[in-house]
Amino acid sequence: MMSLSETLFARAKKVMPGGVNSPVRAFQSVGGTPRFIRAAKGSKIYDADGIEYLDYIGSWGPMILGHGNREVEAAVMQAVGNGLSFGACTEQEVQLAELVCQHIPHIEMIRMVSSGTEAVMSALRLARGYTHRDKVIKFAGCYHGHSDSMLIKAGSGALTFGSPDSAGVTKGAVADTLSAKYNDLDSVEALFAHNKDKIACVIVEPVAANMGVAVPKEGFLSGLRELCDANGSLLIFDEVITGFRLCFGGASQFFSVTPDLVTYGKIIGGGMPVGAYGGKREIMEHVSPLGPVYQAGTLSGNPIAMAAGIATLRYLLNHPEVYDKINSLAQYMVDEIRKLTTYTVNHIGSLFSLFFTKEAVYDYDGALKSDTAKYAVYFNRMLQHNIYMPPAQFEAVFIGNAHTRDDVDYTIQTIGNILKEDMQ
Ligand code: KE4
Repeated sequence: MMSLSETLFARAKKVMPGGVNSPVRAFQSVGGTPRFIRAAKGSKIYDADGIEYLDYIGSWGPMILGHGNREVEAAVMQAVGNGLSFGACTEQEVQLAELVCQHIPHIEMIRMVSSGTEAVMSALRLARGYTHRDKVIKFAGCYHGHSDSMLIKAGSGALTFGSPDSAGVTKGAVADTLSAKYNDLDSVEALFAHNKDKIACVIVEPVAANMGVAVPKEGFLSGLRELCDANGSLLIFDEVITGFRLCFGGASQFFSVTPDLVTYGKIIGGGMPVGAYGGKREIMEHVSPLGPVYQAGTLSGNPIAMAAGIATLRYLLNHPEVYDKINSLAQYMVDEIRKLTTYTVNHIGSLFSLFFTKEAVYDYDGALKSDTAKYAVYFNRMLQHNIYMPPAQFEAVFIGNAHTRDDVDYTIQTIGNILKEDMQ
């Protein structure tokens, strides 16, 4: 008898490529049938067959408050009653923009879009338009969404499926994208030296979380800041994952390094489709209709999405203890997992990754040493115990406000039992 997820997956594959709307959901790198999720509450998700799983993805980051936060849901339901979309200005857009600008000093202006990809694509265009330069530097293994110029040695699903340089991306589209090594300032300095006065910006995940988690080495981010200043280039922090996650001010506050532009996604929408890019007024004033850098979007600032984002950020501002809770729960979990194995566990704040390699992972090359076949066995054993970990080695685990000590203790015990098998 097929499960409902199997039945739905069979139908899905007939009408959607790979049966999914985003590749990592297909379970291709870990095998098995993706679970079709019907509902979620707190730290749990429930599949089409009614099976409960402990959720460590949280929609890949947005659900920092857990599923079904009452204040977020109430705000969304109230907004729905007033209409779904107007394609016109709304107060909600202003409220969310003010929330960010009033609490994050280096964000003087912000533009809402509908995804992290759109935020990054727009920020890169702005950096090029503002500096009148063409080239951009990214880092191997970092993922910044699927816009053409970023699909060079990209992380996340691109890395998982071994297509870090996607088909269909023309040589022209990536001719101006330079790839450096994460945590290696010399590799960045060399690119600046060989491309004098041609580099518009450096874009970086201030904490890499799409090769699995790789934490910036001491001085790496401040070194990027210095190199950009010395070369008249902009520093862009892609905070789609770290924004409002490490602390309200994200990685820039956490590491006290100020970027020129920041991209957001995930938490800023509280589970609804919101991306954003923002930064210094002097730069942002180059964005259309004020300036010459064009960017637009039918559903940008959608009132329902804004309501979810406003409620999420307000909750985080009114309950700063959330960060202490999720960060210390993650620290406890990581400390206990490290007692169970010599595999590498990279951790920061409420993000971590268990790599199936015993070598340190500071960059793309290090992450690639992980035994992805072992990760697949681990993932499926965890799923058999109703624990839903990321279905790919090169992703992060997200701890949220709805996770409990009991959730974590059960998870640690399960990991211990699994690693005792032939997993060391
Ligand atoms: P979206 O277009 O998926 O909203 O955001 C793209 C993006 C940009 N920058 C960073 C640092 C990101 O992590 C992402 C997207 N993250 C992945 C998870 N690793 C999204 C999950 C998926 O692709 O289904």
